[in-house]
Amino acid sequence: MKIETYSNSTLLELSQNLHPDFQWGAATSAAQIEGAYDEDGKGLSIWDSFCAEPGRITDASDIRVACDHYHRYREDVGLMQGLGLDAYRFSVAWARVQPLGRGAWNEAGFAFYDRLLETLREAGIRPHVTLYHWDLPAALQEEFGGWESRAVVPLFADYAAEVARRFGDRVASIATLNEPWCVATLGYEIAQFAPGKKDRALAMQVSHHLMMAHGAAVKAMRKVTQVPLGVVLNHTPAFAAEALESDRKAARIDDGLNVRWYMDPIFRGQYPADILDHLGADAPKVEDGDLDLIHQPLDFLGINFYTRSFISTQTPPKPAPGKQGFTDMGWEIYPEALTQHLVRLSREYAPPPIFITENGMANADKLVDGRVADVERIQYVNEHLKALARAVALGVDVRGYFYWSLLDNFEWNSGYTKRFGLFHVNYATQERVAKDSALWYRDFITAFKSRRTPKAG
Ligand code: IFM
Repeated sequence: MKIETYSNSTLLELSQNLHPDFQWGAATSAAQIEGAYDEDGKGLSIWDSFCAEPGRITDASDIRVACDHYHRYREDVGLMQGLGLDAYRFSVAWARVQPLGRGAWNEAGFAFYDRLLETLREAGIRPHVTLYHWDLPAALQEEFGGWESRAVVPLFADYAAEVARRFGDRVASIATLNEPWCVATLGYEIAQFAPGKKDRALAMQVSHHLMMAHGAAVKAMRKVTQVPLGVVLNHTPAFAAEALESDRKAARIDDGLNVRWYMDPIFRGQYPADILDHLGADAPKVEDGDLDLIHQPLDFLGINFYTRSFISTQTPPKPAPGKQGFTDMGWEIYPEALTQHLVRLSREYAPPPIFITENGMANADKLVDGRVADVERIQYVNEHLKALARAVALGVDVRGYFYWSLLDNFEWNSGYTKRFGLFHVNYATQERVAKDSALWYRDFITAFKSRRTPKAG
């Protein structure tokens, strides 16, 4: 079936402006798709423990089987190949390759990623690896309190160096962390994610340790690999709801906590002063040398973009207008924020090349007669690609776009109730069905490649 709802103007803008080596991809993470939670020597992660706590996951599900990708990776790489993807972003489960998070390596765990990398190589798909996508080995949580402790920083660096030593020459990039804001804020301040704590001071200390772990990992990996290294941050740009001083100030704080709290130490070696003031006694304890460690030169910056924050200080708060609708997560669709935000990042931070490492939507998809007519998702992606093209035309150096996600999967505390995938997954049979958006993305990539004007020389 050919679906030609993409706009020719988007294609034209993209094919004229994008970098010659621009990569089209899709992303996943280990805990969300692999399953095989204790197979071949794998250790448990904090998400296994979190799922076991009653009331934590909307549908009381867990990650023991998930999409069974551990056993179906060949089929899944075949799906990527069918879409014509250039690149695939996935994460390594730390506890699969080092069950206790320190000490012995699990060769059977590394062998799985060896097989995956070989299958991707045969399919001509470039692997982009993330080292930490939220699945801390449970043993480190039990022993040290996980990211609450500085002790985890060197352990993460050891793990990173081992992955880089083994796989560095076979992957296109390695990112240290995925979305440290989520780990710290959702995991430690509002208890939505593992390990489910509610303590802002702890959350900020965790964010500091995560960034130290990022810096230490980059330093350790540089010694063993030449592969491009970076970090993946989730940015949700804040907009004041109304032209009120209170909304404007609150939006600035929201931006500080989500964007600048991570960008400033990583790219400037300092925390934003207004946010330190705002946090007061909840600001993290920072020791001499910590900020130098965090401030490592990077080869790329991964940005995960889904929506914006609409900040209102009124009671009740003014709701986001949602002129382009809301996703099944309740997130406002607001693609123009992507253009503005990328331009801002590039002006304020002069970052290394950017990858959109995640962008996508959860949708109330229905599989009817073997088809998922997810026109909303097609529109979402089309609009975000337009926004991306505008940012590139304004001079932002973007090198790739990864749709989140390749497959419907375990959406953390929402369990299997939210579907983000290009492929519908029937969790009872593990059957994958290409949604209309997958076919659209395939046709879009093909059309993009055929229109691309060959560069002289
Ligand atoms: O599913 C998550 C992913 O693990 C991290 N970024 C956001 C996605 C959608 O919520």
